[in-house]
Amino acid sequence: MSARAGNIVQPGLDVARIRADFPILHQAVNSHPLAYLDNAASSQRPLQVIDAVAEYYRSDHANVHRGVHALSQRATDAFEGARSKLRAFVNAASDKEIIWTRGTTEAINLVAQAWARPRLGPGDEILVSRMEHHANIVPWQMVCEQTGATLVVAPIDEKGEIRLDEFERLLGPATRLVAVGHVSNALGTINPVREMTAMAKAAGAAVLLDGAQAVPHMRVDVRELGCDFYAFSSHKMCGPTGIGVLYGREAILAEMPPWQGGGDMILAVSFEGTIYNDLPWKFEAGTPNIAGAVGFGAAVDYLEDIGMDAIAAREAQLLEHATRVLSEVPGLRIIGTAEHKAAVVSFVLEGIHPHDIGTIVDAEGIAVRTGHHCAMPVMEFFGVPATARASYSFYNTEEETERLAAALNKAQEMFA
Ligand code: C6P
Repeated sequence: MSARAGNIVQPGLDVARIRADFPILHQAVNSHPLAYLDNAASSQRPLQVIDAVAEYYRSDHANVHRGVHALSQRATDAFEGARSKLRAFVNAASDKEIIWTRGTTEAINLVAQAWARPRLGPGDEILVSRMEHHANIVPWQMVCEQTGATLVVAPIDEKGEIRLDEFERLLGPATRLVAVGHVSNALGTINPVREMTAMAKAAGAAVLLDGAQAVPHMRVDVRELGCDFYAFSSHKMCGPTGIGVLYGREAILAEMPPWQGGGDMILAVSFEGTIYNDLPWKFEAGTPNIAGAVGFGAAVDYLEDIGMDAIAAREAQLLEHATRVLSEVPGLRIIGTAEHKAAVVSFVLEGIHPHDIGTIVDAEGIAVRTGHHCAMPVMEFFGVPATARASYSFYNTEEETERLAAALNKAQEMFA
């Protein structure tokens, strides 16, 4: 199959056909067609997801796990059915290993408070990398304050790759947990997490991978990676906001205490004591985001229909094209030039502050994110306060990058 994407014929995905599934993409912004290049912040949703959520509310909504009545049972089936879809999507061994959270951030905080806090003490170390998102830094800093453990930071190099030799050197008997990003949101670097997990395991450490920027863009198999925990968010992979997943190996989750108390996470409550629910519900106190789970399940169906390998191949084309075209803009410096990258191009433009870049290209209908991308230690490493970031999804086109490059050239002339 071949498809016309912009004015370049691409083998592979039928991009025009896929774009028809995304109503939001077909609008004018500031009198220009929208070019949405802010997918690392949040992707857009296809009709299949929007309709699944609407249909759930139209026909099936009730609270889950609580009623014998028909709607409650339908809602429970939809909710638990979505969990099974997510389990299959990341190849977990059991539905018990898929914990619904509000997103990646909450998933990491759950591990910090329910796994690390009861176990760690002075002399213990948590190893992260310099390129982490704040969501994979601050919860560990908090747990270090609470327990007296130490946060250790593995360095990166000028390309934005982890220095594996240093990473290995920093692993030792004191390392209790390694918490690293699978893909960097600020740089696009795809980290060698299978190798890093093996190194960490050899040192006797538990491993959490932040998969927020990986799961939307490539096939992820948590068992093949060998990690203990894997966190990701629905809203970056065509699903609703306010829901995400913590994958945890069943044996490790079983040993952890619950982190929030309330309804649904119990089997029996009396003033003498409470018996906690089984996995996965032990970690899901209160009425969950049922519609979110239903929409997340629909998003996974949608991505599987296209195929994660096809998505990865299409986004690799977009990255290769964007890197080439944007590099030709005078004064543009790409921040993050790792050999293995997801389709993220962070850049600075000589003489123009990234925030001005954001405003100038927005006037042309182009959405990019500007700022520190919640990764301030990375910005500090590269000596920049902020970058502009174009981040891609399979529904983007080469033409959108051409328009971004033209807008940047125009900005250069304005500021000359
Ligand atoms: N990055 C970005 O524009 P939440 O907000 O919980 O869904 O995801 C947090 C998070 C964790 N790890 C990584 C690697 C991430 O990229 C993000 C979210 C967005 O890059 C918003 S700051």
